[in-house]
Amino acid sequence: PPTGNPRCILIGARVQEGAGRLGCDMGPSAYRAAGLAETLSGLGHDIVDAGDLAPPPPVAAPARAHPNGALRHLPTFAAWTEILAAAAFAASGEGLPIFLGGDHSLSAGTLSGLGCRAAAEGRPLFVLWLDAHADFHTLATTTSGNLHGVPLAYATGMPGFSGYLPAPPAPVDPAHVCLMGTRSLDPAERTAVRAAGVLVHDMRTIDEAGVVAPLRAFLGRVAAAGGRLHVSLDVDFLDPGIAPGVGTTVPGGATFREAHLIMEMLHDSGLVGSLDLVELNPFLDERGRTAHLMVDLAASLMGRRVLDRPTQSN
Ligand code: 4U7
Ligand code: MN
Ligand code: MN
Ligand code: MN
Repeated sequence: PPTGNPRCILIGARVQEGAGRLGCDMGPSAYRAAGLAETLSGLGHDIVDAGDLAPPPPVAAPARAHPNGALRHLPTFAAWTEILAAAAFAASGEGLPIFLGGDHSLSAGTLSGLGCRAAAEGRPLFVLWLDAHADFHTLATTTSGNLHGVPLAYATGMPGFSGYLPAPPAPVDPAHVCLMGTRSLDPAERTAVRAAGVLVHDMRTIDEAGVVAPLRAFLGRVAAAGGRLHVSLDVDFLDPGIAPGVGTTVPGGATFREAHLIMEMLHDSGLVGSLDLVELNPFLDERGRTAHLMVDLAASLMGRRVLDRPTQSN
């Protein structure tokens, strides 16, 4: 597992075609304006801002039409997935990449590349998916056609993508995925997450058990397996009252302290090897409030704390 103070590599991905409304392309700029690099360097980390990935050239028409006529921007999604997979594989060999989204469709690529990195290291990849949604649609089951609803199904090797996207070379084992904060599942996703054996800690679990026991149990499994952990943080995991800058608000989300506590425990675990910050839509934000909150959460994940504490085992 990463030890000490890893070098953080900031990688902007101005992906917005996967969301239902425009504006996520401004996410990387908003994180920079909110002081992400300065905040993390202030914690003693070596920060490299790799800038924004070059977007794929505009694709005129799909190479192959999909029977689901609702799908939006499938060729662009496929092109971004390849770009992001290559970037994630490369950067994860150099340090701890932080992907600045961009909508959540970008995680199809980051997870694909990180799966290859983990396989090259001979370690299993685990994923903590902090989101109101499961993002577990296939190309066939999505009814909105918005491809930010499919990345987790793609990355875990669910059927229905082949012929339209290259298969992830080292798909994530669905049993190594933990969803937290879930409160909006479409019927097809409800069936699919259960069938695949994905661990789901919905908001009711957090209400009843809090975040500590479920997260500690998952981190214990990652540590026992010698795994590499990827964290994918969707802005809509947070309650819309504290994080309005997102296109897919769902009431009843994680509180300020629940979210920070998760980040603090993740830091203490020493297991996190990569992070996605996704779905921020600065056009919908209120004076940078959501961008600042996401930067604060990243800071807690990277070691900001109120007081030093005795080391706590997970
Ligand atoms: B996000 C949705 F119908 N399931 O498929 C869909 F509820 O990355 C939402 O988590 C997807 O924000 C949300 O469109 C994708 C919807
Ligand atoms: Mn999402
Ligand atoms: Mn979501
Ligand atoms: Mn989601």
